[in-house]
Amino acid sequence: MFLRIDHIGIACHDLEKQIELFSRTFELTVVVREVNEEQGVKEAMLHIADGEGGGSYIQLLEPLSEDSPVGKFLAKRGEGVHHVAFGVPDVADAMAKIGEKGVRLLDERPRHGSMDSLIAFLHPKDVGGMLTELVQSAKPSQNG
Ligand code: MC0
Repeated sequence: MFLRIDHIGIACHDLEKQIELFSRTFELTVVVREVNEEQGVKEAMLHIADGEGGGSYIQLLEPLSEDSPVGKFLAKRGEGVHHVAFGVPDVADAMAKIGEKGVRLLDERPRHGSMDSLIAFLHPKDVGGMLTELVQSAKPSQNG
C-alpha cells in the first residue's frame, strides 16, 4: 500500500527559526513554502531524497491560529513530531482499503496538500498514537 515515507511533519512556533536549524544542521534545502488555509498552517518542505512515486521531505509546520490542529498540538504537547505521511499511489483507494479495516478517517474525501498533492488523515488513536497522513504526489519528485 505504501510507496515510501513522503514526509515527517514537525510542529514549531517559529517557522523561520526552525528552517534555519534544520537547513544548517542537516544541510537540507527548502524546496517549497506554502500557506494552507484549510489546514491552518504555514509550512516549508525540506527535500531529503527521491523515492518511488515522489520525494521524501521534512515538513516544518507553524500554525496560523491557536485553534488549528497544529496550534492545539503545540499547546498540549509542545514542539516536535506532529505526523508521519506515507506516499500512496491513489489516496482515495488507500482511504477505502484502510477505512474497511475499521480505522477512522479524519477526512471524508481527499484534500489539498503540499505541492499540489492529495492528502487524507487517519485518527491517531487508531494507529498506535501516530497521526498518519496518506499522500498522493502530484509529481514523481520535486527536489528544487
Ligand atoms: C491529537 N492527538 C494526537 C495528535 N493530535 N496524537 C498524536 N499525534 C497528533 N498530532 C491526540 C490527542 O492527544 C488526544 O488524545 C486525541 O488525539 C484527540 O485529540 P484532541 O486534542 O482532543 O482533538 P483535536 O481537536 O486536537 O483533534 C486531533 C485530530 C486533529 C488529530 C483529530 O488534529 C486532526 O483532524 N488532524 C488532521 C489535520 C491536521 O493535523 N492538519 C495539520 C497538518 P487524548 O489521549 O488526550 O484523548 S496539515 C498538513 O500536514 C498538510 C498541509 C500536508 O501535509 O500537506
